[in-house]
Amino acid sequence: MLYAKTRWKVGGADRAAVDRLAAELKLHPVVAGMMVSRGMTDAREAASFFQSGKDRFHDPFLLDGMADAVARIRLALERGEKIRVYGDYDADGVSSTSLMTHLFRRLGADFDTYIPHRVHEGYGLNNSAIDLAKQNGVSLIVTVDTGISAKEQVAYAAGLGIDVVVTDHHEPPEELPEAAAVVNPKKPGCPYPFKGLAGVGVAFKLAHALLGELPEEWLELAAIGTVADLMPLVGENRLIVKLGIERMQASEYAGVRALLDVAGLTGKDVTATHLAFALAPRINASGRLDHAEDAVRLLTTEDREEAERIAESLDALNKERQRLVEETVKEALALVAEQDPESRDKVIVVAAEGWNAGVIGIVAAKLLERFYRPVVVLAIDAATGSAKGSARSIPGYDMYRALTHCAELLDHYGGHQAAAGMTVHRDRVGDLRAMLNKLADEWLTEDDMIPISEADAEIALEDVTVDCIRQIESLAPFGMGNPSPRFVLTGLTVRDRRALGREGQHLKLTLASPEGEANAVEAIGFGIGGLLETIASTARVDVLGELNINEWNGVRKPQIVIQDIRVPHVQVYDWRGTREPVGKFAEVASVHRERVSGKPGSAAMLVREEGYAGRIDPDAIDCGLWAMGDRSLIPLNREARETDFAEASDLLIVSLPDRLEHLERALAGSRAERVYAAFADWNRDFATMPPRESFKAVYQAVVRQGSWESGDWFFLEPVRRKIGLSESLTRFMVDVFEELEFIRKQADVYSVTASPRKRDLAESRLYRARLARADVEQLLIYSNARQLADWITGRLAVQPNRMMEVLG
Ligand SMILES: [Mn+2]
Repeated sequence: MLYAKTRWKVGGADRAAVDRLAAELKLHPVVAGMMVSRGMTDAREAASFFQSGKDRFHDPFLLDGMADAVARIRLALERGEKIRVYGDYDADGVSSTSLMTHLFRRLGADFDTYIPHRVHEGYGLNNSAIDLAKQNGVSLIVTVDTGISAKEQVAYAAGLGIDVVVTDHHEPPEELPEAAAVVNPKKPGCPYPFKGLAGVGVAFKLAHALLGELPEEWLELAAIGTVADLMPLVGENRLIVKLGIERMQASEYAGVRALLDVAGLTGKDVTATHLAFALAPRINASGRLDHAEDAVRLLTTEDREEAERIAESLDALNKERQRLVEETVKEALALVAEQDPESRDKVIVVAAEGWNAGVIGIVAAKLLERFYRPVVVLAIDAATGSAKGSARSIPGYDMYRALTHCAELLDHYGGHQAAAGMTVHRDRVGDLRAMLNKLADEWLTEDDMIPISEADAEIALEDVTVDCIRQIESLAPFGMGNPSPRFVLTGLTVRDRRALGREGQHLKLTLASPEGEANAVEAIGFGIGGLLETIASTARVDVLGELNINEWNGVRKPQIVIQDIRVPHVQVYDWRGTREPVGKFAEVASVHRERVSGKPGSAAMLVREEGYAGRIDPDAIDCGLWAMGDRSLIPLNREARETDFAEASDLLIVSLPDRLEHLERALAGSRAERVYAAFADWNRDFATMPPRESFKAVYQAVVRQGSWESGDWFFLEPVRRKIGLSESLTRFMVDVFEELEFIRKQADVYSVTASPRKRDLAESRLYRARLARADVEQLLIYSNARQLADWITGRLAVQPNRMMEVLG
């Protein structure tokens, strides 16, 4: 058994629908299955997923209010009115504002841009910004990525003689602003067929409408904001991002080129992941720690040197942001350890002075990743005692609902199931922690606390081909709403396994299907090299992961990138010939125990009754030590006396038993999930049985000697050398003679019996015991790993299927 780190959820697809889609679109069944499990059962809809022509974009005038917006802006252009673009400081807002800048430049408008300061002004339209616009002679404000909730501010502007065109994508409130035009696909009654546009997506549609043609050159900007704002990469968004990324390979913007360069992506194939994790954080850093205007300048300048200068300063800000996050995470971890040393809290709530409110959301997300629990991180303002908090949650715990239960404690709160924000006085943080944890006790089950890995389907190893993977990749870009395809493969044999990397931190497996000799596939698990010894050579492993194509020296081979791995059966580790099995056992068993949160297993070791002395100090090991006695197991240390042998999840067999029955009895009383077979005290002499001629030769030497003192064995040397026996085997023969009364020992003197009774060697108990050990040796030493594993597994007590408990 090797437990998975996560709960696996494998999507299902209706077989008939898959077959139909595969046939109609000539798709690999795996790809057809993926599409069906993602809800694309209709062949036409599915086919459109592969078509990314520019003609696939919807008519921008399908957006309710678009005609009014276009008319009002055209009027402003004709009259030469001063226009102000009002945006937002996040990456969506920045790309929207930049796109509008390019648009108004082309239209020859008299315009400028305005982005409120994150800390000093906060999100959205505000009256002092409108006052400023009035002072500057602005008569039309066009909002991007904001404005839908600004009913009051729009009315205030109207009072000052300023018209507002609102373009936004946020959820509209009950009452819309009375603006010159309101464009938002989520507006009630808006017939626009795709509701998931980002703020920059709406701005892109406005540009399309104003120009009367698709402004392809601005797809790059639209792609950045769409990915950064975590919009689902389906429908029109997927089109925007796919085409935008393609153009980005040779970007026409000095700013994008400079950003790719500082992110180390020049010359690489840009993916949606790069936008999310390399470009967006650098653009966001500007609004988080400084003013977002710099980022707008970066995306709108044509001056290469200016672009490089800003990209470098954003990169430095981003590094500063990362440093701040790391430092805050470190402090938060110390707080968690201090206030909850046994980590019993199901909801982590940490608060401190001096934390930057601009990064607490990222810190909360990092803590969630680490502990897989709901997290609230609060930055306390020392002067006012007010704490600003950011929360992240896991499925099963609705953070917004939880905060609603705590409403009396809070000054403000808002958000949804997975993420929320709040303001609370520092004196009430303790109550908040208690209340959130009380709710967690009611709402969260033990299973909820184990992370989930989702996979599209279970597939066969035969499906893992370059051809199939290419088809899967044609469904990119992957990201929000169109996740990277993951698959489960089960029951694979391990043909080879090794650790890679300087510290052996990565795991590389060569996996094959038990039936086929051909078709072995390599699998790589980053950061899980520590599992190397937990996978027995005889294991049948299940993996969950992504597929990709590994190109090396011009050869393209399919590869599985392992996200999680499990071995769902009892494992027998062939540790015969392993040096220091006791130390290694402690290490490997502890790696296993870390895999099962909340279900600690225990370990046990078995030795033969005699002969273990000197190898193991029973009091120096921290697990139970038992001897395989003739009649029963004999506890040899305190742990063994206090624990139940049957319950040990990990069992190390240190020595070779004297008789098979001894080991069989022990195994029958064990529910171990992992058995490590070391038989470390075996040596060549263990069960060698000298032939009868050798017994005869030694007996003749004994008879010739007549009598001798105990300890004086020198007379046996010539015969021992002549027939090539070890000293211990020679002594064994003498012991057999004594047992059969061919010789006698009195007061330390051996003498030959004058006329012994004729007896067969087999009458000797010693002789028979050695014969039995030959059986033991045959089975436990000379068997191959598979035979040994089958023998041991077949003798274990039937065990409860703990795997199923974990998997649910
Ligand atoms: Mn947005």
